[in-house]
Amino acid sequence: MHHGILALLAERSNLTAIGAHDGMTARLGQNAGFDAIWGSGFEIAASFGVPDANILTMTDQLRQCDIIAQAVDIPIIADCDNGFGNAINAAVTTRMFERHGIAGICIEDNEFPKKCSFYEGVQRNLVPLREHALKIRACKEAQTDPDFFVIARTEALIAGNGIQEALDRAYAYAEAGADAVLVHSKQPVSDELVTFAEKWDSAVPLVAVPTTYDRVSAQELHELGYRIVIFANQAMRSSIKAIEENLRLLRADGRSSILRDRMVSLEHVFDLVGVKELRRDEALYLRGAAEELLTS
Ligand code: SPV
Ligand code: MG
Repeated sequence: MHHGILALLAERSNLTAIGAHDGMTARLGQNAGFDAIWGSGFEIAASFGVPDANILTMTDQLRQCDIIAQAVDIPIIADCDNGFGNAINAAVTTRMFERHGIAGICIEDNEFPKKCSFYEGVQRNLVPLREHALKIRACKEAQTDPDFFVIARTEALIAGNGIQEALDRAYAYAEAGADAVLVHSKQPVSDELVTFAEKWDSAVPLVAVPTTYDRVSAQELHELGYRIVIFANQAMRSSIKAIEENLRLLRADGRSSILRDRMVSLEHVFDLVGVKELRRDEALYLRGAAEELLTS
């Protein structure tokens, strides 16, 4: 059973989420002890082999988050980009994700089609502050479960518009009903986020995604007021590195024994996907039935 983000925040004060793009990465995140799964648009797009630029549709994103939700017991926060359109699209997105057992969504103020915050030299436009505030309100009014969690995200710092605009937007989104505000930054250090948090005078929790400013710890961010910290793409980047290195070795050597110590055993995969449970269920539902058929 998935818990709500609000309940979990009340219980633990701070949460750390791990980005995932499929059932396996989500399960690895859960096994590693993270509090929640971030259904990352960046990772899901990359797993399809396409850029993070609203190339995938809302239903693509929903399907992957649905797969993730079935693989873990911890809550899922789905990255819903810009809500896949205007406030009307965002409201429909809210209802769909809520209905699929997702604990919360994040809606950013990038124009449709969005561009990943880290792509250099691509056109980047934010929707006007009021338009995004209304989009957040539309989401909050669309939800039916009172515990459904809507994070409003501002890209003001990513767009280079400065701390004051980031604050103006964050306050407007909080005022519109956001349950938390994600302030994204692509600086190599966390200075911007430190300044932002010092100026943030609201009970609405902040969310940070330490991708480029990677030396600050989740604990330090929590102490600044970023009650939710999302490690958005480190799982996938780790796996890409391992796969690239291993495939290079395998191609050169031609024998799979070269990888024996560089990959997990088959048994490890069996454990991760629940082969023990499969065996137990067979004993309960297949073998038992077969014996009964024979003796009747
Ligand atoms: C994502 O994971 O898709 C995010 C976070 O939006 S980031 O890629 O770091 O912008
Ligand atoms: Mg994203």
